[in-house]
Amino acid sequence: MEVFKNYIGGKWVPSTSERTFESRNPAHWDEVLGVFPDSTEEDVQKAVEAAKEAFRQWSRMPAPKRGEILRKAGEILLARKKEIARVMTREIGKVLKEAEGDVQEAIDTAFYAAGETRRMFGYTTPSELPNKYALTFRTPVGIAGVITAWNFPIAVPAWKIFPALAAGNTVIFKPAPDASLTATYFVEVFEEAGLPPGVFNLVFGAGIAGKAIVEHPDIKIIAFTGGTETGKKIYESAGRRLKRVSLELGGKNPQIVMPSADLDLAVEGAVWGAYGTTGQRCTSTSRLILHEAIYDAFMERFKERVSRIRIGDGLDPEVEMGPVINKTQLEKDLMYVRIGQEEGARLTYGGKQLTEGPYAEGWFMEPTIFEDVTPDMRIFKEEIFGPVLSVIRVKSFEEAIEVANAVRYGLSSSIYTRDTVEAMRAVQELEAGITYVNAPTIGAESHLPFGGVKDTGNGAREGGWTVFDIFTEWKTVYIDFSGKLQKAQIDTWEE
Ligand code: UN1
Repeated sequence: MEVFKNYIGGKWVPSTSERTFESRNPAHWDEVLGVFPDSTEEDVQKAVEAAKEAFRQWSRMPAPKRGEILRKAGEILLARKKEIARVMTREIGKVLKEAEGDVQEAIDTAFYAAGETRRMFGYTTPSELPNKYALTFRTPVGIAGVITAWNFPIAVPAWKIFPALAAGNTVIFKPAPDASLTATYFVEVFEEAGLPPGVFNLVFGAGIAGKAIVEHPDIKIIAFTGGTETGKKIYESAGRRLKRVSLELGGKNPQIVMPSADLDLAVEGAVWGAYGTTGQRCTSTSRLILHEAIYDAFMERFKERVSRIRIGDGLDPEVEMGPVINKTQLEKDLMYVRIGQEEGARLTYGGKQLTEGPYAEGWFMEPTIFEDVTPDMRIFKEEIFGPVLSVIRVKSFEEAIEVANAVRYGLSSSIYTRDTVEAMRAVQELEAGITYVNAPTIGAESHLPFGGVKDTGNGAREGGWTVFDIFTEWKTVYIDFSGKLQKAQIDTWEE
């Protein structure tokens, strides 16, 4: 099988690496989608040279002109949505409807970023001296290194790349190895849209390339989505080089259900939040916090609904839950099932790998429920990134909030209640970057800030207008038309 090429300086070029890796279909492991280069420092260096060269022209192009190209890319994504979604389902296993949603999130981001090129407002403010103007502009930073996880192969890169380009930066993108093929489609879209060569470069890799991007002195921004431990290493290394860093890391997202909740709605929300994308979103619901008054009624309906989840190849429109991404992740999920049992939690649904019939060819796992989970357990605290849900019984609203906040992560959170005071208090008290009221923990929209508190990140917010704080520098301008030397803080104003 031919080895895919990197995309550098507007050309598909072979890597200098001898090493390769494969991307395979998690639902049919024998199906190899492509062989990709495990790129080297030299490849990254070439990408940096191309991105540096392209920056000169791209950063000077009027932002609305850049916006026209981004809008075109959005239109191409829209036209190719179904085709790209199918590739994504084959490559990472998420069900087709969700894959289409993934592409749609990128389309929304494209149009939002394109529109923003006609705003990207600065401030004008009075000067403390007469006949002097004070104003500010957002300016591009330079080259942005974008390193992403496999679970949103188009949406998450798009969150970073469209705004980075809108602001006039150039980009080097290193996708997750398991999502490499989908990344080539993403690049093709920009190529088709007429993006100038070198503005957007793609370097595949499974180790060295990511590190080379983080360490390269000419790459001024690192935007990373992935695990907290890797994020910390990146932050440290990039911090030493004074880079701007945006980190979207782990989660252990709670859904609280209070006695006044619409239980059917809360059940549907929990099923979607915990098992949508096979529990492999950083926003997935991994802790269900139930008030004791509705515990039994909720769990009965919930387990009945979970038992009807159709598992299989995401290309089948009837399927609701696809495979786990790969063997390593499946083993991790099963390891946590063992840990949960050893810790004394009660495994009340699932917990096993599916190996018979249509499942024999891929990495499938049952939706899994643990009850009697307590805050000291590892399955309560640690991000699993699979279809494993911990259920916790609480006696009061206060206890629900305390339990929800008793983890080191703080990405998404949710409460189901019809009590407005509880809803308002949850909005105020839940330690999370995102709180949903009467909706599951997943489903963030592209025009709002996305990110988390505590160990979920470093305070950066992608999505919406806040993403431009990552991808722009401020230029402050003073224009003195008094015709004399005016000394700020020293001269006083006299009529
Ligand atoms: C992620 O899992 O990295 O809110 C992103 C959501 C999606 C994005 C998830 N819109 O679930």
